[in-house]
Amino acid sequence: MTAKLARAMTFVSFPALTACSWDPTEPDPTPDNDVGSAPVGVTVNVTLTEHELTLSRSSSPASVVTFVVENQGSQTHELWLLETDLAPQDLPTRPHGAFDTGGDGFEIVVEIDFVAATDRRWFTTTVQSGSYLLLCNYVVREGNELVSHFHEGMVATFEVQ
Ligand SMILES: [Cu+2]
Repeated sequence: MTAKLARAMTFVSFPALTACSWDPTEPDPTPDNDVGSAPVGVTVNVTLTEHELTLSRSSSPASVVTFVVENQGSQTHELWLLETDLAPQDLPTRPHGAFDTGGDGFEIVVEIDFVAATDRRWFTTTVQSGSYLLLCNYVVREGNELVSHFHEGMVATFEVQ
């Protein structure tokens, strides 16, 4: 019982710790995101590993885009899509390097929590011309340290013409 509880608590979903941010347990903030429907439009494959986030293409025309997210790693990951002019290193962060979801300078398009190892999920959205970032904001306790997947490099840029 104790060991099971301790194991369950080794994974910290960082947004739950921020008092003023969007509650990740609520529905996706943009209603036209349709998690679970069939892929349509331009397909962008998003591959998650420890600790990389790679895209099959880094740009698209402004249109309907389906992001197909596949976790090829051994840990749980997340997928956030932000519209922002900020470079990855300029995003607001928390003390141990996680993306600060309560900060300024970005708009959250969608968040998918708990993409387990081997999971493959997708969401479809209509993207407007602009700059986007995709990132994993998972924070995992490893020993005495909190390891931010974003800080470790799980972020990629995406441009919509
Ligand atoms: Cu991750």
